[in-house]
Amino acid sequence: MPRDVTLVARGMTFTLAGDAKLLNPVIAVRAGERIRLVLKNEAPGLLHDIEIAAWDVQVNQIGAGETADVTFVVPNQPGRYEYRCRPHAEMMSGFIEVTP
Ligand SMILES: [Cu+2]
Repeated sequence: MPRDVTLVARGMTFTLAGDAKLLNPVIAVRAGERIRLVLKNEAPGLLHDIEIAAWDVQVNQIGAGETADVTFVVPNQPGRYEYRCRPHAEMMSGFIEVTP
């Protein structure tokens, strides 16, 4: 079973499902871990997506009220990797931190 990580798009930022205050949060994962990355768009009138370019992982663009997800295995390379919303990368980007 993959572990769910849910990012909620609110306005022009990402937040975690349980914490609306921390903007564009750092997401901690382990190398080799299987993750289901879920995007919930709660931003009326805005289309959002997620890309982790270094790993060629994408969640397709969705509209307000929609949810989309992608499941992937974290590569075995510790470090920080950027995630971002492609249309709004200047405001909507953060890091995934991989630990061994
Ligand atoms: Cu966006």
